[in-house]
Amino acid sequence: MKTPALSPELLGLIDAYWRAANYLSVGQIYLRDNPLLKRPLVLADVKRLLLGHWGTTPGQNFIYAHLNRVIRKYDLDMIFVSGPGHGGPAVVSHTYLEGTYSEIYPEISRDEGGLRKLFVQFSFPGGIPSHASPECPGSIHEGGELGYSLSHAFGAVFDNPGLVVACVVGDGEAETGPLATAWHSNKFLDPVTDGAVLPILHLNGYKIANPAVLARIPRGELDQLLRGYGWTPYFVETEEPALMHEAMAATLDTAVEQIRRFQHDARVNGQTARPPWPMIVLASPKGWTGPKVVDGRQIEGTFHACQHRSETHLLPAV
Ligand SMILES: Cc1ncc(C[n+]2csc(CCOP(=O)(O)OP(=O)(O)O)c2C)c(N)n1
Ligand SMILES: [Mg+2]
Repeated sequence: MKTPALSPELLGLIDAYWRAANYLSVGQIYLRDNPLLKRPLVLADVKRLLLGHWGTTPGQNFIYAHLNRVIRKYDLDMIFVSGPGHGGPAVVSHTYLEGTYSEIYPEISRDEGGLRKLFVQFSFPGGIPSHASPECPGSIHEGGELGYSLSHAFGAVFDNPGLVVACVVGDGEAETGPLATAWHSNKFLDPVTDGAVLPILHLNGYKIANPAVLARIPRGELDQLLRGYGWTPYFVETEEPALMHEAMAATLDTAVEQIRRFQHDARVNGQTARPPWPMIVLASPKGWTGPKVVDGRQIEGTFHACQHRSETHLLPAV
């Protein structure tokens, strides 16, 4: 039997980190008080106008947590490109967990008071945007307009042979013209003088609340499409979070090792043929880790899970 990529201890740590990032993200979207839920939640604790999406966020948190492991394991020089930029709460959560957020903004301290400020400021007048934005420590490009993540990822690795860019692409974002054509950027990549891009297509089934084409075509057809673009796709798909962790960890190991092998073949052995670079397709339900059913209505895996604006009108004034 194959040795698991994750020991039980590491699996527990990654899962705890993921859950912490998810909690911080959901707190930013919804809460203006009671950040540690020390008392029962009341309506006045919830923001009156919600302007962030839960859609891509648990997936981005999952990916980020797992990338941290491979960065350490393989000592990678890596940057993260967040395609569905409205996953803003995710990148803010991670910089807060890592400590950088409080370093740059001491008032957003790592205690209950700081946490309250972190939650209130998100998508709030005088606060920070709901997209990944320049205010976020380490951020180098504003999110918001979908479609350019892969182009930016390739731009970052051209003439930068030591860099690997992990680029999350939303299944809705993938329907934009710029993204649809950017898959072909691998034709312009020189494995000797350039770094590598690892696209991670996040198949959560929806663009905001509407079905996404790449999630609705049969998996075999998607596999062929991506191979036709010159990639080797690896699918990470299972509903059980514990199994997802192992699947993602093992797939990331495979992808990173393949990237290194292709670079070694080109740089040391002089192979000139274009390698079929690896990419990952992460399939997870929309609203992943949130409530599955609310008031008898299915939420997880449906368009209800995105937190779109019309739902906020259901909130009575407080
Ligand atoms: C060019 C462009 N068109 C439309 C939008 C509005 N918009 C914001 S999020 C979104 C859906 C993106 O879908 P996906 O990439 O699947 O992310 P998810 O909704 O699953 O989080 C759209 C259409 C945008 N930000 N940019
Ligand atoms: Mg989507």
